[in-house]
Amino acid sequence: MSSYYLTQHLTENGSRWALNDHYLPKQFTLSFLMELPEEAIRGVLDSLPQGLPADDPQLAPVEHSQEVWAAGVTYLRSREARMNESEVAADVYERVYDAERPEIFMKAIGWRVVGNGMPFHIRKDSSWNVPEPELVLVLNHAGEIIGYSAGNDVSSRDIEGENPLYLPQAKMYNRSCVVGPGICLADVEELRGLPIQMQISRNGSVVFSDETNTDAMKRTFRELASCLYAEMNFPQGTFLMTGTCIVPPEEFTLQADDVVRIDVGDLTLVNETAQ
Ligand code: DO4
Ligand code: MG
Repeated sequence: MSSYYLTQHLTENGSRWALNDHYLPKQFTLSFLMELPEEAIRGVLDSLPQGLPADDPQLAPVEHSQEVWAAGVTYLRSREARMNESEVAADVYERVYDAERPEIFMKAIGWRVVGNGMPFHIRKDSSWNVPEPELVLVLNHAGEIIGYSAGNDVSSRDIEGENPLYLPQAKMYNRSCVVGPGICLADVEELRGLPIQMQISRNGSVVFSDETNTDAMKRTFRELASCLYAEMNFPQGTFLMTGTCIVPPEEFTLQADDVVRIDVGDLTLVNETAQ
């Protein structure tokens, strides 16, 4: 585990942040941290008094003032899967994989994000729903990478495959964005070769399991971050999902009560599926 691990908790007095499992002062916010330059962040955290052990339930490590964005088709496996699912626009995915400009889309605003241990949703009007395990970059106001989290870009593949213009409906709906359990501070070099694993269990048995690592990504993390920040400001920072390389076979769709476990580096995110 990174020596700087931030989590957000629900206390009887509202939400509160913790560093390495000990509460930070009540006034501390992630927005405050995101307004700092990357080089100052660890020093500021070191200077804060640490309080009691943080044993209240965890929330997603995102505040209302942050958004979650997502990059797509950043791994060859994702390109293949999208080309297979889309009869009308397979070449769109081939072209974006090769293009200089990456695919970037909005996934959720802060209050919509689901944290570790909370159920996520699959759409009732879709018959092909999948989890997408992704490394999530945590970016400060200047677009510098300050750390990472684990994410699930829950997606409806039939809606996405029917027409690329339906992408927002395939990706953005209630409880479709999962990020957590916390934020590991890390610089970009530490994100190289980071393992990503996913395991899906149904009625107590594992029905799908696969693993990869971030070296399989076609683009660099800095490239994705600078593209997102090119014409958009994020004064309180933002989160950027970096695309999936793990895709269950075509006959697989999530069902209610399936348990999805995602491991990214030191982080483990476990959520149940609900409809
Ligand atoms: O355009 C499709 C979305 C791609 C995506 O979410 C991914 O590759 O992870
Ligand atoms: Mg994705």
